[in-house]
Amino acid sequence: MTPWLVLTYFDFDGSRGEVARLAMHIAGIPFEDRRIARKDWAALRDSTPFQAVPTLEVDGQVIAQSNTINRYVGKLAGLYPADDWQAARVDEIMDAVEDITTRIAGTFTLDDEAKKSAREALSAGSIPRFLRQIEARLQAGGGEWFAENRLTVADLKCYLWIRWLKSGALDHVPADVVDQHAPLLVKHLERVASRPQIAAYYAARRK
Ligand SMILES: N[C@@H](CCC(=O)N[C@@H](CS)C(=O)NCC(=O)O)C(=O)O
Repeated sequence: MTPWLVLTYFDFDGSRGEVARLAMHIAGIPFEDRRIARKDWAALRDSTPFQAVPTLEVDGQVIAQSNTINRYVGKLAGLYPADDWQAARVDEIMDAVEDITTRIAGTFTLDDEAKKSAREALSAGSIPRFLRQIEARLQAGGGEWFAENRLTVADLKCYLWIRWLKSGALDHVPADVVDQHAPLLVKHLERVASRPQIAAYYAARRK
C-alpha cells in the first residue's frame, strides 16, 4: 500500500522539491503538496531536520535531502532503476546537478559586485564543465535518456536545472549557456517537457 506522503517545499515550481512533485504526478501517487511561503520560513526552519527543505513525511516519519527523497519517490513511481549500475548512473546525474546547484545557490546572498564576479566565474568554468559532462553521460546512455532508455528521476532533475539556466533568471549567467555548451541537453529539456503528463501538469499550474 502506498504510504501517506507529505512533500514540504517552497511555493514555486522548480529546484530541489520539484522532482518529487513531478514524479508523483506522473505516477498518479496521491500526496499532500505542502507549499510554504518565504515569509513563513523563519518560523519553520528549525522544525526541519537539517534546517532546509524539501522534506518528505512518510506515514508520519520525516526524511530530508532532495536526492534521498527523489530516490525514494522514484522507486514508488517506477522512475528509478532496479539494476544497481543503472541506478548509479541516475544517482551520478542527480548528485552532479545538486553540486552545481549548490555552487550557484551560494551566489544568492552575495552583494552585487561579488555576485557578478562569482557568476561570471561559474559561467566560464564550472557551469560549462558540468553541462558538457552531463551531456556526455546522456550520449553514453543512448542520447535520449540518462538510464534504461526511459524517463527516470535523473531526467527530471536535469530538466529542471536546464530550464532554470535557460530562463534568464540568473543575472550574469548567459541564458544561452546551455545552447553554447550542451545543445543535446536543450533537446533533452524539450523531450521531457513534451511528455504528456508533464505538459498537462504545467498547463494546469498556469491556470
Ligand atoms: N542538501 C539539501 C539542500 C537543501 C537546501 O539548501 N534547500 C534550500 C531550498 S532549495 C533551503 O531550504 N533554503 C533555506 C535556507 O537555507 O534557509 C537538499 O538537497 O535537500
